[in-house]
Amino acid sequence: MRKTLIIAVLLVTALLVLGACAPAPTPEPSSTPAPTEDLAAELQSRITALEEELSAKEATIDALQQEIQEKQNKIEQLERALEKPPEPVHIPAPPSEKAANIQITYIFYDGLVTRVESDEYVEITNLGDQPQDLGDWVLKDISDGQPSFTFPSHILAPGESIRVYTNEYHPEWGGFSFECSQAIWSNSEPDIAALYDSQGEEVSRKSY
Ligand SMILES: [Ca+2]
Repeated sequence: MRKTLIIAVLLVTALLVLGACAPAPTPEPSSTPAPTEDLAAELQSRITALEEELSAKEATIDALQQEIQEKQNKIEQLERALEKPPEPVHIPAPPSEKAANIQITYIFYDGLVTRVESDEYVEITNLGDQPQDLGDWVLKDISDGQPSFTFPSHILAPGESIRVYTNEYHPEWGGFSFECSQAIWSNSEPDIAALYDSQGEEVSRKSY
C-alpha cells in the first residue's frame, strides 16, 4: 500500500513538472502603439515630403516654360525682323535706249541736183530694238548753226531708216525735208550733223 502511494506521488509530481514545462500562454498585447500605425505615419510623412518636392519641381517647370516662351517670342521677333523686306532702294531707271540706238547713219552731202543740191539728205536709223517716237526731235547742221529740222511725231521702228532731204519730198523715206532752197552740206568743208531728242539732249552726231 505504501508503495502504491509513492508511485501516485511520483506521478502527480511528474504531471506538475510537465505542466510547468508547457509553453507559456501568448502574452497579452501591450499598450504601446502598433507597428502599423508607425508605418502609416512615416509613409504619410514621406508622401507629404514628396508632394512638396513635386510642387517645387512643378514651379521650376512653370518658370522654365515661361522662360522658353519668352525666348521663343524673341526668336520670332528676330525672324520677323529678318523677313522684313529691305527698305525700298531707289533704283534709277535705265538710260533710255533712244540715245544709244537712234543714230545718224549717213549723210549724202554731194547732191546730184546742180547748185541747190536739193537731193542731199541725212539718214537716221533706229539701231535698237525698241520703237522710238521722233516727235520734237531736232536735226541740225551744227557747223553752221543752221538750218535745223524739227520732226513731227513719227514712230521709227527698230531697223527702220528715214531721211531728211534738203529740199525734196520722198514719202518712202518718211517725207521729211528742211525745205531749204540752197545746199546745206558743204562739199568742200565737211559739216557736222547732230540729232537731239525732245529733251534737247544730243543723241547722235556725224560728219563725212
Ligand atoms: Ca552739198
